[in-house]
Amino acid sequence: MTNLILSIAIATASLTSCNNNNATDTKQTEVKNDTPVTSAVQKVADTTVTPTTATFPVKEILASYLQLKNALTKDNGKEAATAGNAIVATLATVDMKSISAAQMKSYMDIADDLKENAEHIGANAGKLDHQREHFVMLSKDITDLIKTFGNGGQTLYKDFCPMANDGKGAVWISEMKEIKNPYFGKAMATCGSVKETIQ
Ligand SMILES: [Cu+2]
Repeated sequence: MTNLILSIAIATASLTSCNNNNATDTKQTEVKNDTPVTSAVQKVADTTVTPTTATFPVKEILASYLQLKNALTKDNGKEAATAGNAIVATLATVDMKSISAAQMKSYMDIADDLKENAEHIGANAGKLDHQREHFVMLSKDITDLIKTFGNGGQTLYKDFCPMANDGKGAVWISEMKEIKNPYFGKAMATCGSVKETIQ
């Protein structure tokens, strides 16, 4: 009698441990042992196994870029610097898994340049001219970034000022149809025109 109880106890114990092991394993286990506990464990297992659906922070970068652009339209170098630093900070959080193979090449072309220009703008709060020189290149980078990752779901305008960049002309991206020139600020606020609507 004692032996019988003992072997039942062992059998139960091994069954339990077997269940525990299988539970974290595969979906087949779930089909065989469809108890609430197994499904709960299965859910946890699924979230760890499923590849992370990381999203590229194009919205965050665009938000900081537009803040930077608007700061320059108001001749506010300090706010421009803050927004420049925000771009650098966001770039540092980019999860490479959020970038597809097709996007990777252009991202690699953009990333370093974007970071460098944003850094210089961030480090030159007192030098609007210098910030605007970098803003010429930063705006090109942002234009390329939009081509690669989209506009983050908001309608944007690609504007052009023929007088900026020492008369060579320069583009900027804006969230408004109205022209507010970031290269000249209050001195020449309405210089430029919309070249493209990005929807
Ligand atoms: Cu610089």
